[in-house]
Amino acid sequence: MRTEISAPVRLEEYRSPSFEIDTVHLDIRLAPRATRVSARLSVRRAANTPASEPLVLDGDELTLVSLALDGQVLATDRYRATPSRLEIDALPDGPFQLDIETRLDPDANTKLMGLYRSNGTYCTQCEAEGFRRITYFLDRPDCLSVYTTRIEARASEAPLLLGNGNPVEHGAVPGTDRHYAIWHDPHPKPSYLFALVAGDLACVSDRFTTAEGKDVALNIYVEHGNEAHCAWAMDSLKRSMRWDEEVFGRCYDLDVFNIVAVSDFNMGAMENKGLNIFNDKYVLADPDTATDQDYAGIEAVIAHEYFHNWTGNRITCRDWFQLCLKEGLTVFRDQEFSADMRSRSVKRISDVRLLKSHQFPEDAGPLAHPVRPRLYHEINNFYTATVYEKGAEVVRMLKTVLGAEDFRRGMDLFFDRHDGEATTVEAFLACFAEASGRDLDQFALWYEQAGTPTLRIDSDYDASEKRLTLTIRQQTPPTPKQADKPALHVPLRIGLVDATGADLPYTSVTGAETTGDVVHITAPVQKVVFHDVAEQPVASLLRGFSAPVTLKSDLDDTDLLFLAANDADAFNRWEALQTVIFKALIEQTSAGPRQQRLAIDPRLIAAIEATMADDALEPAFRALCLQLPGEADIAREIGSNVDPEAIHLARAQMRAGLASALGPVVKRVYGDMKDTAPYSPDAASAGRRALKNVLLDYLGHAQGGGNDATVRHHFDVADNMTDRLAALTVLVHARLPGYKEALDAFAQRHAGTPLAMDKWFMVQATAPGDETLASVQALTRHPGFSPANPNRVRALIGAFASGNQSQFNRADGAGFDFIADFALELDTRNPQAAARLLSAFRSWRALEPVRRARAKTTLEGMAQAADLSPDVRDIVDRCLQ
Ligand code: B3K
Ligand code: ZN
Repeated sequence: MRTEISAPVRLEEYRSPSFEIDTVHLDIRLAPRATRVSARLSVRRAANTPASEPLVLDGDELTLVSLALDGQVLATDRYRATPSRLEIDALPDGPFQLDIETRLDPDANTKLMGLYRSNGTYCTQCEAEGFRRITYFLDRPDCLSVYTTRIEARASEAPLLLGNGNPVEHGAVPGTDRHYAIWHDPHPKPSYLFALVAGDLACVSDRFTTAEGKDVALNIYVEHGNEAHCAWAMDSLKRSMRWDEEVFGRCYDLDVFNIVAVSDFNMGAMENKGLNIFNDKYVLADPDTATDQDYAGIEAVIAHEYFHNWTGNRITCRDWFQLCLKEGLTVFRDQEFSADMRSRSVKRISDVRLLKSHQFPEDAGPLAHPVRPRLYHEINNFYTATVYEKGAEVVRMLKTVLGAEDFRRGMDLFFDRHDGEATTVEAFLACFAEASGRDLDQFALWYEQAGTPTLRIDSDYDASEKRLTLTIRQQTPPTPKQADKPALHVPLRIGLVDATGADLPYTSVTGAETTGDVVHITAPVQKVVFHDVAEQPVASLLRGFSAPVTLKSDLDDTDLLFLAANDADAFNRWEALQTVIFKALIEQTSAGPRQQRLAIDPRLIAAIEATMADDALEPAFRALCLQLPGEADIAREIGSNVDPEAIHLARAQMRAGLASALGPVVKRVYGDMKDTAPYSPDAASAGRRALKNVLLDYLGHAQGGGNDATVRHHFDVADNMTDRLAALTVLVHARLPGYKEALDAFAQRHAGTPLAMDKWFMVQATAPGDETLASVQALTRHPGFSPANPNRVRALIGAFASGNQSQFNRADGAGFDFIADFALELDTRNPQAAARLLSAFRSWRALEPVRRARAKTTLEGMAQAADLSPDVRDIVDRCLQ
C-alpha cells in the first residue's frame, strides 16, 4: 500500500502571517528523555486579520503539557492540539500572551531535527522546520521575533549552556544539582535560526575587534581532546570577519560568536544567530587526519556560515521558495572569499567542476527545478546544488552584467533597505535594477527556468572586411513541468586570440550590447559582429565560465589545443583542454570493448605533457588540467544511453595510455613536487601536493605496472593525510600488491578517529570491480560504521551510490537494490539522510536500456512501500514522474 502524498506548498499561495509574535521567552529544562519547554509568546493579530480567525501554530511530533492565555489556563474546548498543530479560537483583539508547555524526548530524536543529543551533547537543528519539534509556533521564516532563552540542565551533565545572542545571566538552581543560563538575542529572527547547545565540551577562545570597534569574543566548542584541532577553523573565522568588512562593508553585531562542533549532523553546518552549529568534519583539522581538501572545506564553510549573519540572518527569506536568496548569495560570497584567500583561477575552475558534476546532472534529470522553485512537497529536499551552486552562479552573473561597482551599490542598497526583514528574490533584484538603472526583467528568468541552457556558437571570419561574426543560438531543454522557455539574458565573456596568444583589439561590436569584454546575449538567435579584427582569431568563448550554460562551438581540436596553451584566461585554458579530453574519452567509450583501444591523438598527448611540465603554471592549476574528468562527468557529457562500465574502461584506458606515453615526464615532475618542508595547509603547498598526487595516480595505473614500489613508498612515508589518502586510493583502486596491508595499516593508525576512518570507508566504497558491492555490504557491519551517523552513511553508502558509477549502476541491478534497501531502513530513523541518499537515482533515465529498466523496477518497488517519509516519497515520486 502506497503512503498518501500530502498537498504541495505553492509560491502563489503565499499569505503573510495572520498573527505576529513580537517576543519569545523560552524556559527549557533539559533532561535526556523528558525535556520541558515553556514558551511564553507575545502575540498580536496582524492588521486585517479578522477577529474570528483562530491562531494556528505548527507542531511536529509534539506533546502538549499545558496551555494558558494571558495567565489563565485554557479550557480544552478553546483549542485543538495534535502532535502537528495547535489551533486556538476566540482570542482577544488586542495583544495577548500565550504560555505553552511541551515535553520532548531528545534521546529518541533520531531525525536530528529539533532538539536531540549527539554524543551526549544537547543540540538543535531548526532549519527548515525543526523549531516546531520544540514548541508550537508560527514556524515560518517571515515571523520575526526577539528571543530570550533560559536553559537549565544538571550541572554535571551539561556544564556548558549556550543560546543565541548575548549571555545575560547564569547561576545555580538552589536546592538542586541543576544550573541555568539566560541568553538574549536583540536581533529579531525567524524560528529556524533558534539554537541551543548544552553539554560538557572544551573551548578554544580568541577575540576580534570589528571595524566599528566592537570587541567580540570568539569561541569554538569541541569534544574534550580536540582542542588542538581548532586552530585552522579559528583562523578561518577571523579572516572571514575581516573580509566581510573589507569587501562587503559588513561588521559583526553581537558580543560573542560561538561555534559548536557536533558529530551527528545532517549537513555541513548551520548559521544560527551567534551560535553556529557545525558538523565536526567542518571544524576539526590536523595534518594527520585532514586532507588539503578538508582544510579548504573548513575555510569555506566557516566563512559561509559567518557570512549568513548578514545574508540570511539580518536579511532573511520571506518563505522557503526564496531559499536561494540566502543560499545562492552566501555561496557566491564564500566562493569570492576563498578566491581571495587562494588562487582565483584555481578556485573558479574547482567551483565550475563542482557545478558541472553536481548541478548539471540534477538540472538534466527528473529532479530538475528552478533556482527558485514554485512548488514543493518537502522543503528539505530543496537544499540542492541548484539552489546553492546555480544560485551562486546567478549572483555571479548579476555582477558580470552590472559590473563590480554597480553590483556593490546594489548590495549596499539591499543591506540598507531590507535589514531586519524577511524578503524576496524580486526585492533583491529591484535593488540592483535601481542601483544600476538596468532592466533586469529578462535576467530574472534565471530564477524561474530550470534546465541548463545550451549555447551553440558558430564563427565566421571575413578577411576582406576584417569582421568576425558569431552566430549564437540559445536553447533551454524542457524540464519537469516546464516545456517551452523564453531566451535568457546570458552574459558571454569573450576574447579574440591572435596567433601569438595575445588578445586582438576590435573597434566595435554590432548585434548585441557589450560592456567591456561581456557580450549580452538576449535573443534565441543572435548574430554578433566584431569589427576591425586584424586577423582571423580563435574565439575564447565564455571566459571564466561567465554563465552556467553548456557551450557548443565550432572550435576544432586544433583551436582548442591552441587555447589550452595560449589563452590569457586561465579558466578557458583548462576548459579547452578538458573539451578535447572529453571528446577523446567519449570516442573511446563508444569504441566498444577493451581490445579496441583507440590511439590517443599525439597532439593531445603533447598538450598534456606541455601543461604537466610547464613550471610557469601554478601546480594547483596543472593538477586540475591533468585530472581526467570523472566517470559521472563523462556520463553527463554523453547524456543518453549511458553505459557506466564502458565509461569506466575508457577512462582507465586513457589514463593508462597517457601514463605510458608520458612516463618519464610524469616521474620527473612527480619528483619535483616532493616537499621536504613540514606540512602546511596553505594554497601553494596544497597545490604542489595536488599535482604530485594526480601524477601518482597516473604512475599507479600505468600500463604494465612497474611503479608499485613508488606508490607504496608514498604511502609509507606520508606525514600527512593528503598524501597518505592519495596513495591508499591508488593502491586500493589499482589493486596494487600490498593494498590490503595498506588498508590495515591505515585502519590501525586511525581507528580512534571517525573522521579519518570515513576516508577509509570511502576509498573502499569507490573502488572499481564487481566485488565492491559485497565489500561495502560487509563494511556496514564494521564496528566503526553506524547507520545512525550521517557522516558514516555518506562515507560508505553515499560514496558507493554517488561516487562509484560503474558499481552503483551494475547491470544486474544489485547496486540499485542495495541502496534502496538501505535507504528504506534509514528512512525509519532519519528521513532527510535517506532522501539525500536516494538522489543518486537522479540520472537513471539517461542509462542504457538494461540498467534503466533495473533502476525503474527498484524505484517502482520503493514507490509501493508503505510508510515512506514525505522526504523519501517526494524523491521517489519525482524520479518516476
Ligand atoms: N542553512 C543551512 C542548511 C540547512 C539545511 C536544512 N535541511 C546550512 C547552510 O547552508 O549554511
Ligand atoms: Zn548556507
